[in-house]
Amino acid sequence: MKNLKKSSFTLIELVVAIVVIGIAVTSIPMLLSTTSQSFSTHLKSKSFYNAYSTLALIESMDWDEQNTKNDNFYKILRSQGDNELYCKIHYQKFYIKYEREGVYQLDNESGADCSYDQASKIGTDEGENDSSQYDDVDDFDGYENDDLAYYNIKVGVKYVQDNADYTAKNIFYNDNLDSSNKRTNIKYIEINMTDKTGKLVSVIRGKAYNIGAVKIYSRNDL
Ligand SMILES: [Ca+2]
Ligand SMILES: [Ca+2]
Repeated sequence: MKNLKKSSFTLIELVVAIVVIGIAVTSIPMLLSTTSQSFSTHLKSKSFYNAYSTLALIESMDWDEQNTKNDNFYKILRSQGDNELYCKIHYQKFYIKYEREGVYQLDNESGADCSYDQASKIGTDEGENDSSQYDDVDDFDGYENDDLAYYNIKVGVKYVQDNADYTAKNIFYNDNLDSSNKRTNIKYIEINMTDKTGKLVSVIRGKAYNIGAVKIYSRNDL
């Protein structure tokens, strides 16, 4: 009898136990929702990271396929419509000299000739069948990464209007993102991030200018 009395609950103990169980049960959906919310935030951050690193990777490439050839990586290429950068004839004292404006100093050559390559059309080039072979900015046009857990990223690259005056002392580029049917000095990069239902979640934009390439100079592992 003594033992039975000791192991019994009092009414107060019972009420407290019910209240505690009640709180625990009502907290479960909240806990689950917080967990799934932080998981979704984690996926989104991971996809953002992927989109930003893809943009950084693209912008570190040669500006154009022509820049990947021989020692052309530092050269600006001939674009269409920028007359001020076309070859001009200079009448000097005893001879006629053809020079392409703007190229002179970048090339570090005395008297650049007019044989410079044209900027290429947007897209991949011969022999570039998968993204590991891409070597210039516009190869990434149409590139998609849908291996991510929830979000997809898709890249678009196009030439955009270029109204900069290259003869001016200070060159200003306006923010006109209208596509151009000419090969201009500006390639516009857009990365769209969508969820699995196809809803657009974020857009990251970048531009690459006709200055050849930005290369990593060196790397020291310490
Ligand atoms: Ca290429
Ligand atoms: Ca290309």
